[in-house]
Amino acid sequence: MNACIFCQIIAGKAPADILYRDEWVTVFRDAHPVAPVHILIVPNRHIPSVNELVPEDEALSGHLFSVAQKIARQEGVDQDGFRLMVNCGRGGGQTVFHLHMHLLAGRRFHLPF
Ligand code: DGP
Repeated sequence: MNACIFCQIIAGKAPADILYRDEWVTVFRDAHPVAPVHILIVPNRHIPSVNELVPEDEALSGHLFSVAQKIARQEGVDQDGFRLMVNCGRGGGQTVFHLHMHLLAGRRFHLPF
């Protein structure tokens, strides 16, 4: 069995609150939310991190933003605003090594954080 929890969710073998799915990405709520809205936009293909993206993934990378825009509208947070975050590697705070974009909203965010 694939040990990657996000691969298991994408394959329907582990539970998640799935909001959207298409041929490239699956979108589900974060199990440990740090904001009232905390959603993960996850490529269906197992890519460990930003470090493993290749030039052929440029369309996929752009698609992550298109889906983020759509989900922000769907969640009603597009006008107030939201934060998109991609952690890369342990130093970047990544804990699940399957590339994903966080969509966070519903509270105020500041830098530095
Ligand atoms: P990161 O630290 O950027 O790798 O973020 C990983 C996120 O994934 C973190 O916010 C918690 C979330 N997460 C970890 N395991 C699960 C899970 O089994 N289900 C869901 N829905 N989210 C998970």
